[in-house]
Amino acid sequence: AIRVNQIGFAPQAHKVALLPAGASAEVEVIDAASGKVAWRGRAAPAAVWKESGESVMLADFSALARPGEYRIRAAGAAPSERFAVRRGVYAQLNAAALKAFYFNRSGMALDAAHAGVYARAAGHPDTRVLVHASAASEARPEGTVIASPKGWYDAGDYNKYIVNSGISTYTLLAAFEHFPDYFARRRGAIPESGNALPDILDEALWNLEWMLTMQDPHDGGVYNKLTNLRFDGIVMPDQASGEPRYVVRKGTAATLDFAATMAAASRVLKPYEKQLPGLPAQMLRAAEAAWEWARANPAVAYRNPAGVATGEYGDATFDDEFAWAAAELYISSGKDGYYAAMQPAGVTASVPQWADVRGLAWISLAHHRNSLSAVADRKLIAARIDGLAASLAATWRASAYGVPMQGGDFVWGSNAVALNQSMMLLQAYRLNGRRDYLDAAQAGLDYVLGRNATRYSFVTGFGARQVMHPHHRPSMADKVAAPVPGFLAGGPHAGQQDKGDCKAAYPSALPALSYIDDDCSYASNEVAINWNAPLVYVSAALDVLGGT
Ligand code: G3I
Ligand code: 9MR
Repeated sequence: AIRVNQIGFAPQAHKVALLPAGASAEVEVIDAASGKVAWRGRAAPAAVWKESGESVMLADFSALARPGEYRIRAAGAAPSERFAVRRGVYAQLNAAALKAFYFNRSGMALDAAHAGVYARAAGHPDTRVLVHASAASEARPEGTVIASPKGWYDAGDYNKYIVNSGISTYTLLAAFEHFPDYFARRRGAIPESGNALPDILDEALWNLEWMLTMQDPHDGGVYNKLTNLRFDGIVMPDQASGEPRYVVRKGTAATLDFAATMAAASRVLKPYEKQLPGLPAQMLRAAEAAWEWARANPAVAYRNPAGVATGEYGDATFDDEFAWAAAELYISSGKDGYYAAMQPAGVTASVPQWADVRGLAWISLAHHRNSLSAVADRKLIAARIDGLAASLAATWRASAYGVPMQGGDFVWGSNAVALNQSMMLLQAYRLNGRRDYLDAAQAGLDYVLGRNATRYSFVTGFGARQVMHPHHRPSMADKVAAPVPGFLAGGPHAGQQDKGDCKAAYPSALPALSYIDDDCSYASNEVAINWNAPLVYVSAALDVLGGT
């Protein structure tokens, strides 16, 4: 079948369809309403994409700018799914991707007015959480009870992890910081919608308030996670076993991710000081206290202590977390010492993920480059952003599939790699306006919305060929046929670590095809907050920057 982004494109966007090599290279885009040919052209010669083993051709129909609904056809292949060309084409997708965070809230009942058929009772109030032996200190011995309510469930499981919350929350804050007008207009979806904050900030606050409780006020250190000892069963949140919940072991990565996120939040929330009296300043103080703890404890790697079997988010290298926290503290506090502490000349740029956050430092520095103090090296900031984008764009240009994704990008949660690549390309486009970067960023969204080897649109509720069975406890347990909408599935990767738990078989051992739309498949079909966050960012950015 011919593959295309199943949602569609802005009128001026770069538009590409993918054809199997056996199809005719004479390609037509058909207006779905009139049946008339809206564009006719030739696909480029076939090439092999080794990630999926397919021989494919790309057809560039960017010239088609007239709004409408279309399909693509060529002799010798099944026609594509239907897609749209119009302004604001990602508005609904963006709203749903953000709403997914609401659906994953811990400690809150979801009412029918906001959650519709996905309404559910509250689970995991986390008002009585125990300090685990691994986290015991003099001020808080083992078994001390603390309150740590709110926050988002991490993923398909019901635990809350600081390392992963940091990058996720920051990415939402950055989306708002970069595109405030887009999000200011979007309200009405969540219980807080009537207040003075845009929904995206209310949503971020739900998690930020939880994160604040994860800092030990006695020393500034931050616990890695709030968790059961084992994963809950496949039940609705309120039906979970009620096993004790613990805060577990402080660590350098969690503490620095906290510092960075709180520093960014203090800045982004400052204009709302009147609604949130004292909060921005409290966040900045919390960030600085966390930073001090990390300076005194610079290499506390996290490993699950004996008896704790939930997600690890173990990370043993901290240069990137130090750089990110220093950059955010520098921007938000205005203190030059933090810029020096970042040691920017030694910090490279990479595509962000939970274990490697240095790219986030460059995003924030680039966004604020015109208001930074004299110590900041603006050329270096531009060079880091542009250097990474240039290498991603080079891969995209050479790719048989027309995507920046390749080889080692197919990890657990690969779909988020595609979107985080887009996010970095968009930073470069915002800096220097190079059209290539915008087009390569578009390719990442096209990829997760259907121009991929599996042919799925990986966002629940979106696209003609949708993911129906994500590893997401509420979606599995709620008796509603369709999964909770707006979630990005993790995506294909060759690790296949869930083989022992899956009766369904993987269709292939190749990385880009290693995906099963089955709820057994936590390694390819789980959902997670850090995967949804770049979907929110990229869909907003392409709506705003992608041309009208
Ligand atoms: O660090 C090694 C690297 O040295 C090695 O070269 C590479 C080769 O496979 O593996 C790297 O480790 C990987 C690790 O992530 C760090 O990237 C593991 O193979 C891989 O299995 C691991 O996947 C993580 C997975 O949890 C299992 O721990 C995912 O990144 C992470 O997104 C996922 O997160 C889970 C939480 O634990 C629990 N909640 C759900 C969430 C989403 O599935
Ligand atoms: O549901 C769990 C998921 O959130 C995690 O990402 C995944 C990997 O840590 O583990 C899942 O739990 C599975 C467990 O690891 C093994 N037995 C089956 C569980 C899924 O039902």
